[in-house]
Amino acid sequence: MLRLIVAGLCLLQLILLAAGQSRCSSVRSRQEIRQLSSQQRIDLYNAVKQLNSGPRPTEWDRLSNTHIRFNHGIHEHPVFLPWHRHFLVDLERKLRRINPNIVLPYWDSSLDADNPAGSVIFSASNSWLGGQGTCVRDGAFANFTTYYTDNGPREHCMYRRFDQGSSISPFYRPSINRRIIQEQTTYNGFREALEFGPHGVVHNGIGGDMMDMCAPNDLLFYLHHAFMDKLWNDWQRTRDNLRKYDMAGTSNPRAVSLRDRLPTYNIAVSATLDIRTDYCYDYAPSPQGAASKTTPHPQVQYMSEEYIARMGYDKDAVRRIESYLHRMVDDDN
Ligand SMILES: [Cu+2]
Repeated sequence: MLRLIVAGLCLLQLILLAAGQSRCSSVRSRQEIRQLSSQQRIDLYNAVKQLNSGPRPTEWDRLSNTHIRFNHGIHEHPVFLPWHRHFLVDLERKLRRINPNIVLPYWDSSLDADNPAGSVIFSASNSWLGGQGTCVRDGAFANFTTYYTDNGPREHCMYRRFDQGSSISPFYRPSINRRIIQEQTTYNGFREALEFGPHGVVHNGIGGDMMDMCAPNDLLFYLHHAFMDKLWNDWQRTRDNLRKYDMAGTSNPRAVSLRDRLPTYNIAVSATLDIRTDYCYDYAPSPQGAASKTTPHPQVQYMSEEYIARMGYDKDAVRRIESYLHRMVDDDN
């Protein structure tokens, strides 16, 4: 009798396990934003606008506020990548409740490295995100109003202020991202190179809301972080997935363990490491072509003191990463 009960329990466990594994009935493909049709992009913008409708703070505002509140816990810290991965999924789920066809795209900013302000993404048409201004007046988010600032609630127009006046300083090209993935063999080494390098220059160069903790006021924040998430996923899958559960690293002062919980979300870090089985999405490869350049890699600016201060970054650590990346840029030329 006892054996029968035990056998029954084992069977039940197997069924539950199987149910757990088939949690993803399909795997969504996140595409580079240029690969979407203009209608798909407009659908995305409309869902964002719906999320930002109704009395303040809207659902859109509240996401931004979550990012502001956890500022120092989620940046310059190993939990940076898992936390932002989950944050993007939080937005994507909200958008899919409005329109189930939506999949969050990513913006591969490295394709626009030489002249970021000339990127199609800043085009004025209603299927792109418009340019800069104390109030962005063109593109899909013309006069888009947001609520939070880093100094508390104050209704304001979403704004961008390019760091070079009418242009944006160059970003790192795809070749640099590839080298970071190759050379950084520990998780925290990779995270730091990414955060202070390709992640930082984009926030710093676009300016405005993007330079503050309230950066999620601008949809660009999510598109940019989806690209960071893609690069992390690329890194995780290098060397036969051996890196997937690696959250450590030699220069890691505040290690994160797989059992640690994400601030705000109360989800274990271990439950964020496989995008296909934990979250049912994957990344489509970036469009090729723009990546092969015959001209020298333009000089990448140092991150401004202002941005370093706002992020609370350790300036020495940032400059150390920047000289490592600048050596790569020199090698490229
Ligand atoms: Cu962030």
